[in-house]
Amino acid sequence: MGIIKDRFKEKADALATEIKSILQEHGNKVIGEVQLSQIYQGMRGMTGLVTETSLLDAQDGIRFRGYSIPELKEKLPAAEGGSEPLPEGLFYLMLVGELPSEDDVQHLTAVWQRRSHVPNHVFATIEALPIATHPMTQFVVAVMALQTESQFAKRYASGLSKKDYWNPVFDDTMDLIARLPRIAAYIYRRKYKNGDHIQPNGLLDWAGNFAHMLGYADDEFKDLMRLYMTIHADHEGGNVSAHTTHLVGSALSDPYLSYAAGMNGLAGPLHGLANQEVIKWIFEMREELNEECPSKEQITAYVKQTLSGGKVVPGYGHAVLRKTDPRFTAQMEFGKKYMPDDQLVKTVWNVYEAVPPVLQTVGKIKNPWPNVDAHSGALLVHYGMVEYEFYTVLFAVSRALGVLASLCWDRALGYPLERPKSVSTEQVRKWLKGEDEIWGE
Ligand code: NMX
Ligand code: MLT
Repeated sequence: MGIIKDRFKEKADALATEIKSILQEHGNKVIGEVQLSQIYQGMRGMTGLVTETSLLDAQDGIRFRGYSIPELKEKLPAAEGGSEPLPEGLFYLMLVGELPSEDDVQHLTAVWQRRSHVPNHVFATIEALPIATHPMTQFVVAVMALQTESQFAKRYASGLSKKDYWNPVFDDTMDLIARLPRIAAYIYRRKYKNGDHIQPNGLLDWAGNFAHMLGYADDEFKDLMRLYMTIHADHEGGNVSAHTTHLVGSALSDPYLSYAAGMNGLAGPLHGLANQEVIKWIFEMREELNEECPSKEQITAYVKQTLSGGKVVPGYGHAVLRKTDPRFTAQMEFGKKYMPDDQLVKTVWNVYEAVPPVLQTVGKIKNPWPNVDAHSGALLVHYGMVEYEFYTVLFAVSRALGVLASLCWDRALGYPLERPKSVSTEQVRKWLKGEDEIWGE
């Protein structure tokens, strides 16, 4: 562990010095203009955050420290016998800012194996919830129960210097990431497999072991989990889960509290819950049409029906992206390689042909193309994971890698409490009449 922590600290000190001098020289440069409509409409297109781990381009999609998903597939170490990147490698890249060696990745696997013990009271807390509780609720409750283990909270309570905040945040990050697969798998086995739990396999990598604990022995499913955990990990800083984790962390809430807050955001249907909504929507469509693999024409009619009911078409559209999400494409490639004849996967591809032309005709929808959630469920169903309410938990385990790496950076760079100014419409009215100023200071 020491090696990665030392490397991170060295990089963070260098960046902190650079940011200080950038701000001394250029701190008052104007980087954008804010229109009144933007503060009423979700701050879309407004640059207001710095996040080091990844950057989203509207046309090309996500790049992690400059590397696209196809590049990651080529450059990150894979598991022995597997062909997808190990998420340990992506975490290292996001945290340290450089591609890891095979040894670095093996080291991280070993660290996370060593730190993966989950105390009994966490399982008891999960067991106290009604079995019908949504898996995301069970997951966040479990993370909150695990907060008893926060080293940051303990060290802060006993008096911690500002310059040392990053250190226990780093340790909490490693502990939390190490423990999440066990918690998620426990919830899955509790809710859907009669509480028949599977002990961890200490010889497997982080995602491979997660697949094993979920109860999927197939090597292909392990590889799917490695791909899934890699591509869902981060999507720059403004998305709801990343932004919330960052915001809550800025109050010096520890990583358990901050991550749990972020995951409550991921549980919303316009964000991560969309992955369950997509498969539910496809199942309902198949049932209504009584057709295993509906035609493009049938799908087109069903999409129009969804829109006329005042509902969104799940898995389509994005706040920043304006093209097909490369995370969708990566999953489509996996499907073409391993299950080209799967009827549900084929339906996802037919939906991909049918939906964009319909959304384009609506006019107001800025991005008619699929996002990451349009594809993920069908791949899971192929291997037997049909319990779609669980899908957002998989997203949450992966998202820990990005938001917690960013939290380490936030504390190492000494970022302050986040507190933007808000206005009331009363003040906007007065401002429009020239009777008041709208600026905070
Ligand atoms: N189906 C129907 N209407 C849509 C869709 C869609 N897929 N996407 C956008 N619109 C509507 C949107 O609701 C809004 O309507 P109104 O003016 O009546 O409020 C209008 O089009 C303009 O929205 P946009 O500016 O294009 O999109 P925005 O940035 O506001 O929202 C999403 C982005 C992702 C919330 C939106 O596209 C959506 O609701 N998609 C479906 C849900 C989904 O797939 N979410 C997952 C996102 C990825 N993730 O994992 O987080
Ligand atoms: C994400 O992965 O966080 C989603 O695509 C949402 C976003 O980027 O706004």
